[in-house]
Amino acid sequence: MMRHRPALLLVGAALLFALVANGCVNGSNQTKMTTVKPAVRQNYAVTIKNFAFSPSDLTVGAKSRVTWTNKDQGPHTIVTTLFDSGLLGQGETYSYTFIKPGIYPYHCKIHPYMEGVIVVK
Ligand SMILES: [Cu+2]
Repeated sequence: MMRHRPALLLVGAALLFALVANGCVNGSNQTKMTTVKPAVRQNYAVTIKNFAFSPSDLTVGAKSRVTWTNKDQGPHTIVTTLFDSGLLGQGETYSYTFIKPGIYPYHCKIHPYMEGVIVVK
């Protein structure tokens, strides 16, 4: 077992070097890599609980479907420039498929301080 150790260390060092070297070579591409677009046509869930949307800030790919579920006892709504869910009672859900990229802030009509945003990329 002891005999394998130096070899493993060597492999580890080589990998580390490869990663670092790669990072330097592709340094100009790093911004592009971290701002990669989220996948299209995904399903996302937002929970409404304790008078808050969670997550309140969600980034999705185009043509993705977001489903809100009200886990509070009282009713809530989701209102954006695109739609108005109407009253959602406890346990009820509302889904919307965001087609176009954009920033879509939303709120609850009954409790305007309840705010969220869907960013479609
Ligand atoms: Cu509400």
